[in-house]
Amino acid sequence: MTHTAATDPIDVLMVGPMPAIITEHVERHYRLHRWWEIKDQANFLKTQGRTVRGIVTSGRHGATRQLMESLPNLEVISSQGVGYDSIDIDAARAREVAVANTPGVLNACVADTALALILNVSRRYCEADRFVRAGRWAKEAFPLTTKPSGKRCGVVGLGNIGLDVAKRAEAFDMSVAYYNRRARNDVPAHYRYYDNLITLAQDSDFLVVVVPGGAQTRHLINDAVLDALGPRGYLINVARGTVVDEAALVKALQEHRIAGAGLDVFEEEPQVPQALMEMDQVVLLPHLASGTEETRQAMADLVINNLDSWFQRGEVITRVV
Ligand code: 8YV
Repeated sequence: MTHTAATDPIDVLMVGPMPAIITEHVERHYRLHRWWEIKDQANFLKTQGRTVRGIVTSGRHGATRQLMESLPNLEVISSQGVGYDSIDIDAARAREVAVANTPGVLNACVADTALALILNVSRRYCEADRFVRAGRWAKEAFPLTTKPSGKRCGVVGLGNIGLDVAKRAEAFDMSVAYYNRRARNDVPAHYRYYDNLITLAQDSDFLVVVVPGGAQTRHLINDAVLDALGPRGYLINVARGTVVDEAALVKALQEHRIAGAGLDVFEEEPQVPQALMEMDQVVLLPHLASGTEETRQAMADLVINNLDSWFQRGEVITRVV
């Protein structure tokens, strides 16, 4: 397990482009293979697949079963991001490959983004900015908007990020309710638990999606949930695009069956449906929730530490499986 970088570098495959801090570290201490730059990937797997012991990836680039199965000596996958729905966890488990993600360090930034979206969709700040820039202020009045303070915030998935959203919502005098598979007894007692998502949507002004992505939550937010949220309700998604049935969302917005949406994530990133681009009642962000200097540094440190820790001590710090 001990690695003597100078004489015997360990082969690590990077699935897609990663921040410079990570790439430089891997390049310095391991033998780095840039998967996305390899022209003949099949030939690489045949001739060098056996040498690869580590994968570095991200929630965006993931790791498929096929890739894992082509690397018979793979031991560890160190991924940037808390979400790991793009990594085939069953395949990793079956082959006893350790998978590590970067939980915790990004909670505040993701929760900040959820609150920013709540404020922006209801007060229409982005639209107001466009209004000023277009020189319209002198000629017309910007319409009145909706007050977010004191409203009802429904959190879909009260995990650690959900708790940070709830804390911030409370600072805006909002009531907090949540939907989880099970009620939590380690959260403030006044956070009202719903075992039914439709009922939570009915009782929410802002429905904030913070559940993990993947097959289990695919299209959890569907037509029925949107109808329950209703024409005065706003949908906020800082989780994964797949959690929301995007076609149903577009239709609900077009028909004004919900008031608006604040979205940091989409089903086919970086594609955003043209219909959404043409709407004023939505705020669209390019999956930036964790994208601050501070948080991306902390995420990069964790990616590096997980990788090094595996090859130095045989364990990762933040293990998924
Ligand atoms: C990242 C994310 O931007 O943590 C996550 O799950 O979605 C984001 O923080 C993404 O993983 C790409 O690295």
